[in-house]
Amino acid sequence: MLTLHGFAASNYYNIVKHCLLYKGVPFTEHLVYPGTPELLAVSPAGKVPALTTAAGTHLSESSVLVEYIEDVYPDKPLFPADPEQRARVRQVMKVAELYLELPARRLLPAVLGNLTVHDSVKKEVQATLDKGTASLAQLVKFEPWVCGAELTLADIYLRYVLAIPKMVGPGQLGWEVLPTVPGLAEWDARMAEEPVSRQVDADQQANMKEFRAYVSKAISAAKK
Ligand SMILES: N[C@@H](CCC(=O)N[C@@H](CS)C(=O)NCC(=O)O)C(=O)O
Repeated sequence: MLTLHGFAASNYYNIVKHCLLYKGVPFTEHLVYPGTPELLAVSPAGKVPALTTAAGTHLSESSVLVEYIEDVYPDKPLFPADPEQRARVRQVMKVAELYLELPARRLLPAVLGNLTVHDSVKKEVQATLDKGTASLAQLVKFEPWVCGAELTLADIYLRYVLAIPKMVGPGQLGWEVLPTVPGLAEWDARMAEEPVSRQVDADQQANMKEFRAYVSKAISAAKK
């Protein structure tokens, strides 16, 4: 049996969890937060999520985990068979992470910890986000899914990556991600209706109070 390590408020955790639930792969969840020896034992960089395989190997990095799951559980494929289409799915995943998730994440301390972020940082973040949304506008199809008629890892990745720009955009940048790409808001609403998304979102909500308490504690400890 696989073990997924991390916490349900984490968007990266939810990418992998969505994938496992979609494929119907049995797994157990091990609740663990960053900054703990428990997490470092399974994730060398101390990042959530990590996955322990049936053979007991600890793996981390969400993109590695979803590719591993696809390799070991090929039923209900989340990559197209055609190499060019597979590459397109990987391109959307990469673009979404590098130019949407990671820049937006720089503003998370402002939202979660009420910390002030310098305007020069916000300017840099906005410039990268603009590259991300311009790239997405060229790459996505929404027919009805991101890369065509079948739901792929591009849909799952993009859904959870967008959580961070959605969270920081309005308050920190006076900006909203969904209207920047035609069809993105409609696709996002369609994804939210998927039964797996509903389950992941419910678990995320249930973890939110504990996660916020963890963040407050981590910020107080960092100030000491
Ligand atoms: N590149 C990693 C990023 C994962 C990540 O940043 N996870 C967050 C939780 S959403 C985390 O562990 N943060 C703690 C830290 O950065 O120390 C992945 O794809 O899995």
